Amino acid sequence: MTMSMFGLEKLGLVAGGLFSLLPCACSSSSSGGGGTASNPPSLCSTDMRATVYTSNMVVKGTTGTFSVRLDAVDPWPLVKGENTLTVTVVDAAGNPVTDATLTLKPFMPDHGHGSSIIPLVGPTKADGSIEIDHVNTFMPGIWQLTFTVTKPSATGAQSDSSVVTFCVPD
Ligand SMILES: [Cu+2]
Repeated sequence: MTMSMFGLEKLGLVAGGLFSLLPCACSSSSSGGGGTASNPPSLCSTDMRATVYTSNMVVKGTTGTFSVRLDAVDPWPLVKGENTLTVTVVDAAGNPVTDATLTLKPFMPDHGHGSSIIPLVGPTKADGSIEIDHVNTFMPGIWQLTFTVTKPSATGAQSDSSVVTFCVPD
C-alpha cells in the first residue's frame, strides 16, 4: 500500500516533470510573436512628412506676408477623390484678407505629378472665408497642397505661397 502510493507519487513527479517541460516548449512557439496580433501600420501613420489637420490651423506663407488658415477640411482625412476645403487668407497679424486672389495646386512629390482636375476656388465671403471644391487627391500617399495668394496693390502686387503636406490613406 505504502509502496504503491510511493510508486504513484514517483509517477506523478515524473509526469509533473514532463508537464513542466511541455508548456515551456509550447509557449516558446505560440507566444513567439509577442502575443498580440496587430494590423500592419497604415501608409499615413508611418510617413513623418504628413501633417495632421487641426481645427483652424494656419499654414504660414514662405515670405510671411500672407498665411492660409484651414477653417475646414472635408472630409478629414482626405479621401482618394474629391475633397472640399474652407480657407481664409490672413495677414501677418492673423486678420482676414478679403481682396486677395487664391489658387490651390495639389501635387504628389513622390510621383512627380499633380491632379488634372483644377480645384475650384469659390468667391471670398464677407468674413474672408473661401470654399475650394474639387480638391482631387486621387491617389493614396503624400500630397502637397500649395496655396498661392496674390493681392493687388497700387505699389505692386504682393504675393505669397503656403504649402501643407497631407497624407491620403489607402
Ligand atoms: Cu501619385
